[in-house]
Amino acid sequence: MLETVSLAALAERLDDAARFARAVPQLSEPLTLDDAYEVQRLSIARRLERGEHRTGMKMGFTSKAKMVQMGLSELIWGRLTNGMLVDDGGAIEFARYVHPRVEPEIAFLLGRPLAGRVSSVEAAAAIEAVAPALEIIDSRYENFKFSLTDVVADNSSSSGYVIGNWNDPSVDYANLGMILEIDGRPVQIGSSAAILDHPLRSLVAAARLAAAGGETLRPGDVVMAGGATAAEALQAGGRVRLSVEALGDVSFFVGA
Ligand code: OOG
Ligand code: MG
Repeated sequence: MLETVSLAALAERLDDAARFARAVPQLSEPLTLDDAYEVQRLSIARRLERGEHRTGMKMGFTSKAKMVQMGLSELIWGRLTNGMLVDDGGAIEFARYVHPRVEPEIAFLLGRPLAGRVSSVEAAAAIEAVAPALEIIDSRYENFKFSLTDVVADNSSSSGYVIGNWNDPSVDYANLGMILEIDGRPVQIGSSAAILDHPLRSLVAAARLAAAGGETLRPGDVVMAGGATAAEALQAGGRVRLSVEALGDVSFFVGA
């Protein structure tokens, strides 16, 4: 266990790396997983002190494709703030990121709180709406390389999220085709079933992991279920679109 003062220093280092889009080396400090989540909490607290507010959470490594791409297989989570939200059809500035990637996801909007060990029936009952979503991930580490504790401390690479139209939760989203396109060219094709066999499982896990980390999921929170396919590197000038069968489309443009 590192001292609180050094955890705060790591939080500042990672927060600055995100703020100024400057890559940092992987952490050489010996962190436990709990330490890493504490660094994450402290780094997001800095954003909250600058006026942002929390909007929910993101899950990571919920699909085999993502685990294989990054070489890690444990479920991780990160915190979302309003400063990370990108309007559907809006634009991001490439220069504000270190080496951004995009991944096709499903997002949940909660209508009820969810805390701790919940059944899938309870999780389903807490969902107010379901949307197609894109996550912009941007590791603050050089070469997008990290260990489990590195990525957790770095808010699980969370950097931006885009939400398409909200659908009624009665829609069956267990196994929907998902096509990620860049400039009209399909770059990743998958299914929502790739997310823990059913995206609802990701919400059940989110409630458990959030509670273990001292957080509760609240009404109004957005939960990103995790990438259904490997992530794709972004380039300035690219137009990104995700189409999810039965749920709709969501898109953004990568400006310089
Ligand atoms: C870590 C974040 C993983 C997902 O959807 O699996 C993630 C990373 O790959 O950089 O967001
Ligand atoms: Mg993701």
